[in-house]
Amino acid sequence: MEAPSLEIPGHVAFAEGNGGLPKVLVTTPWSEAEIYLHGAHVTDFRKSGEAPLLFMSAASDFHPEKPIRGGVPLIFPWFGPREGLPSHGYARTTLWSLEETNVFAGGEVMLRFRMPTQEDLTVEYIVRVGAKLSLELAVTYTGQESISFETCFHTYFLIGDIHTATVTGLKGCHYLDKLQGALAIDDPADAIAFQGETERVYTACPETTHLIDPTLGRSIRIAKSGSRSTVIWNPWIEKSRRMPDIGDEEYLRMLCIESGNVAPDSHHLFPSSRATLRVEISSSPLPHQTQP
Ligand code: TA6
Repeated sequence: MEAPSLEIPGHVAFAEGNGGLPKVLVTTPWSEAEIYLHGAHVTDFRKSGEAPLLFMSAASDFHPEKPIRGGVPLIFPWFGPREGLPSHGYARTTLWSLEETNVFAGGEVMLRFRMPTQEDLTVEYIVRVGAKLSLELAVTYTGQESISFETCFHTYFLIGDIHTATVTGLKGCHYLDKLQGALAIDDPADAIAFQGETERVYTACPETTHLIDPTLGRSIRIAKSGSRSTVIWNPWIEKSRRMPDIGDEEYLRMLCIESGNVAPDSHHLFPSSRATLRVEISSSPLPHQTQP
């Protein structure tokens, strides 16, 4: 368990989470959040009086050797499957340390986590909780050779109904449709709607996206910097049935909008350089739909 000095009464507290895993509870004037040291995994972020912004599977594992299904899985140093290696890298199943906590004058809380790594690599994660949730993953490399890697916030958003939710901001962007063998497609649509399993990797795509949720009556804004890739994923019915850590019906209430640098957008770091991935998540009520 972390040194008690990192606790801040009324703002930052340590607790035992699911599976006996240590977690940090964050309270601010606007919101609450929860972060497990396992994977430095943000598992909950909710604004006062609003439904949680992040989805968490009721069937998720909470085990030192397994990823948590929901919230914001940290993806590093690779995205996707690797023969004989853990899918999406090992950052999300590594025990991170909490190095620093702070509460700012307005009440926003900052937490800085560090991942145990080899000596020429520093991987730090700064989480700021307030009216918004701001995430920053910084990889600093001091080695002698260039290195390549992928990063991604594999964020699971809670939605009211996948049949009514849409995603805007990606019109005209280029994506690889992973369900059609990574077929390259330019997306003409103003908004993405969902009628089946969806897995799209938008590349060279720095755009801010919005998740429009008429069922929960809100719009979630996903603004990012240092990110050229956006991944949109819903497993739908058949894939959900094949996944033991997600309920058969949970696809109806989740949507992944992932911000990172993957596939052709991978990082290539030269000696003594740094890569930083940032995302800022916020929500606002949808204007009342006046009945026609
Ligand atoms: O981001 C979409 C994806 O790559 C899908 O292929 C699906 O496998 C999802 O990630 C979840 O991967 P995981 O390793 O967490 O089961």
